[in-house]
Parts: sequence; structure tokens; C-alpha cells
Amino acid sequence: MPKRRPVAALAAILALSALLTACGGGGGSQQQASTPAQQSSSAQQAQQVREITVVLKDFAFEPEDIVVKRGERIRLVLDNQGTVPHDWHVDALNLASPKVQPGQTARFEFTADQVGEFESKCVEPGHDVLGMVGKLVVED
Ligand SMILES: [Cu+2]
Repeated sequence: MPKRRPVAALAAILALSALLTACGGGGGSQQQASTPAQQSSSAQQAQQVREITVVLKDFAFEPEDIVVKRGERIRLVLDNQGTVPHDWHVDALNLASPKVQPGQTARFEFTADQVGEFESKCVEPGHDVLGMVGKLVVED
């Protein structure tokens, strides 16, 4: 008798090529129409630096108040005509100039991005109490 090899029955696994057509229904992504960029003179204005001189005295700022525009680049020129070190801080906006020694001039650049009136002061001990305070006014 011829040997018969048992034919292994191949279990046919019918892979259902499931046409899982993912119903791409869903919500179409909404694309917002982008506003065309304005390339006006305001762009040029933003790149300019305006210099403002503040004289530091024992114990006062001159002028006391500084008025700037929001977003405007400002370079403060701090001229210490006093006999002790002074500085210029606006805590509400995290502005802090370097300390300026008597007879020295320091430059301090900043851009205020918040509209309002903010107290400025010299943070050397006791100077604010003696009158070394002022205002930074930021206009829109
Ligand atoms: Cu001072």
C-alpha cells in the first residue's frame, strides 16, 4: 500500500478584506480666512527707537512722568546728576534699569505692551519715600 501522506487540510482563513470604508463623514475642518497682513507705516514706526532723557536727582526724576505708546520702542537715557546711585524701575511691567552711578549716564531700552498708568520709582533704599517716584503712562 502506498504511503499516503495525510493531506493537511489547510484551514482557509478567509480574511475578509473588509472594506472598512471609514465613513469620512465628520466635520470638515474649518479654515479661517487669513487677514492679509497690513504692511503699512505702522510697521516702520515699530522699528524706530525713541529716546527719552530722564535726569536723576537727589531725590527726584525729571521729568517725573513719561508718556509712551504701547509697542513703541523706547530708549531711556538716564542722566544721574545726583550724588548717589539711582535707577528707574516700573515693577508692574518688570522694567528695571541698571543702577546709574553719580555723574554717569546709562541707557535702558524697553517696549511697554500694556496700556495704563504705572508707578515708576528708584529702588535704592528710601529714595521712593524721599520723592523719587513718577509715572509711566502707556497709551494705545
Ligand atoms: Cu535714587
